[in-house]
Amino acid sequence: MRHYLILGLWLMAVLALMTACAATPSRQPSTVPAATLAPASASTQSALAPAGPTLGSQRSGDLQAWLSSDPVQPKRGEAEMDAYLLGAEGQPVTDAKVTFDIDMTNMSHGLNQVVAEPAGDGHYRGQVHFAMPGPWRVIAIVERPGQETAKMRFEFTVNRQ
Ligand SMILES: [Cu+2]
Repeated sequence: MRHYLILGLWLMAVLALMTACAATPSRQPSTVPAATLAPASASTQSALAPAGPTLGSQRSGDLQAWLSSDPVQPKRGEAEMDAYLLGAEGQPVTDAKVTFDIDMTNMSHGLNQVVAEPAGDGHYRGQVHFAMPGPWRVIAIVERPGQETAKMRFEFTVNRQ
């Protein structure tokens, strides 16, 4: 008798599980419009974001870029900017020429461009100068052979000290 009870409970559990599994797809629309799905490459790329803090991430075409700074929070004076570039398959982009176009967003300090040095593994670094604290932007201009030039804009605050 005890065995039948256990067998019965087990069958009920299996049935409940099967019902739950069968019910799951019917609750969702059978087709999801392609436009609502992020491209596979975008999720691949975001999973490969640099470990440390950044000033943000921008996407242009199949290119994903993160900008980070040393010091982490830029302050008036010198900072080393690092652009990290990933391509469509999440691979580091190593054949780019990267230029940082630097200016304030509430006033212009004139043209200030720094060509970044390739630092390997998709990183490009350049020393930039922030003349005063306040709202700044860096446009990372990315030129790649046979590709359209990408311009990715990062906005952030430069601290007084
Ligand atoms: Cu200014």
